Amino acid sequence: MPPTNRWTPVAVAAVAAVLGGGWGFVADPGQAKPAATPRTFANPILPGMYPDPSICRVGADFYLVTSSFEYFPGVPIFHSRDLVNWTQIGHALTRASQLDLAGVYSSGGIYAPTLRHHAGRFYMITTLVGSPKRGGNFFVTAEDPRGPWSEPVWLDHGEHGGFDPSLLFDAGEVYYLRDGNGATPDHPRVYQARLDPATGALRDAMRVIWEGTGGIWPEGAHVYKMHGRYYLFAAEGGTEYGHAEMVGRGASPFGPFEPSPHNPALTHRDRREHPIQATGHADLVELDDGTTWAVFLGVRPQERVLHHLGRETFLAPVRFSADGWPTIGDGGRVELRMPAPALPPAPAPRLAARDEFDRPALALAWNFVRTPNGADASLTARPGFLRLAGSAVALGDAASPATIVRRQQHFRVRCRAALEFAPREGNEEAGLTVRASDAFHYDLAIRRAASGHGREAVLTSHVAGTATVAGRAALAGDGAVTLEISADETAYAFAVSAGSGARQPLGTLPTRTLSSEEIGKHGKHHFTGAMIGLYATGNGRPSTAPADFDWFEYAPEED
Ligand code: 6LW
Repeated sequence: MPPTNRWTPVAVAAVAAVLGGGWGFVADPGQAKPAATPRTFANPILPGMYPDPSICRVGADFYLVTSSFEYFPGVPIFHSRDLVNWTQIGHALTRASQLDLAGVYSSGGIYAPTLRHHAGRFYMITTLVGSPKRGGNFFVTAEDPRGPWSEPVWLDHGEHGGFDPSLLFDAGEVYYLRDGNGATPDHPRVYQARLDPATGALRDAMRVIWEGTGGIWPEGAHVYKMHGRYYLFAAEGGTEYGHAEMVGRGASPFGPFEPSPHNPALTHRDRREHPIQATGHADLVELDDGTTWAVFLGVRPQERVLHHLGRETFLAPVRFSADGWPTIGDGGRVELRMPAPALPPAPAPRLAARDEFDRPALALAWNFVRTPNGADASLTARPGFLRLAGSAVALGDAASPATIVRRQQHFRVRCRAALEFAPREGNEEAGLTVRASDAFHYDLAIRRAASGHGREAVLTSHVAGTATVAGRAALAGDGAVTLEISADETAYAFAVSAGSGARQPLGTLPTRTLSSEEIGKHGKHHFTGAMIGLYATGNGRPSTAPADFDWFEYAPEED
């Protein structure tokens, strides 16, 4: 088992070297769900914004990565021994030299990684989307998935660009595939070539190996050798309610791949009342007992067609028909509770609800928005506190504000934080945020009172970039303040209390406004989910007063 609560000095040193602020991340079981029973398990296996999962096995150990978009560090890595209980052990992209997210738009950044292990080395290949400086596919490697991971080897940033890369190691060759141009923008094709993994040089011209079965967006493809044949799995139908996974098989890694007569191998597009929707983008792992399992993404909508926690990671068995065609789950259908793999249960430690900020590095659950500025956040400036130094960058800017956020992983959760903050100027604020994107977030801020005397708490709703004050409360004194967000399926309720004063509700705001479906109406795809965290900003000028957070509590009110 990997350590779960141990400071990882390598990662700390790596990030500290870049940020100059003594930053690192400590392993923390924060992403893990409570132990499942030995016979069944609960889906999703990774709740909260963990889409595009990719999995590999090394002996008795399973490793899993997901997309991370504009959040830093990039590509969270999890470990499990039973496929059901997962513990985050690090990130693949922890240094600015590996991941420069400057200028990346919300829901740009890191897409759809693939994780593979070959000859003692892990390979993580992914795409950086929307960077004004550099884009395209790249891979990093490591002997230990906890790190250090290598500098990026950039691939294939030629005319076809491409996204959703994958690798197949087979019979001494490495096959690299990714999406590229198709007949129309909605119908990309999957291209493949052999790759020299030492240099990143392609050994062939990229050629089309899969055009899908007719639906939009064939993507997230992987090729496997299983049972003496080559199988291609690829998502189709878009990542929304038409999402599906298609299968083809052939005699060579380059195909041709004959589509399965049982396609889609996974979909809930004809099960619109089911609590799990949008299933697809699968990756497979084979167990020693001969069974095969799939991890894939799905969503759990509220009010039928609104999901705000993001696309999450699910698990289901893969079953092969007598003539060798695979389907996922029960003929392509999956459930919130399913029979577990025949592996000894390996429960992950429960997360302590309260982060006291008294360890030398941030817990792995925390993320910055884009590659951070080292001076914005410190665990050492005031020991036992997280100090955020509000910069000129506001939460709505396409830049890196002084903030740390974590995934909202439960519909019902109460988050609280204790904040010491004595703003001197009217532009200075600090508090809690529920963040979907730059343009969509709810902020509970402490500021100087509009009257100029004392402080107040202000709840502001930012929707499509438009700010609306939704609640206000005067605060007595200038001591510590406790800020609170209580979430349920349909609303966030905000409250504040100062000193020994009573708890003052500030109002409620709907979860639906932060759903991908609502945000998607305003322009680009929204691929992420709700994040909750701490922030400080000077709104256009640096703050003169630091914001000192004594603790942050994430207390789920559901399993
Ligand atoms: C990813 C694509 C997808 O590249 O969404 O659902 C994109 N599938 O495969 C971003 O996660």
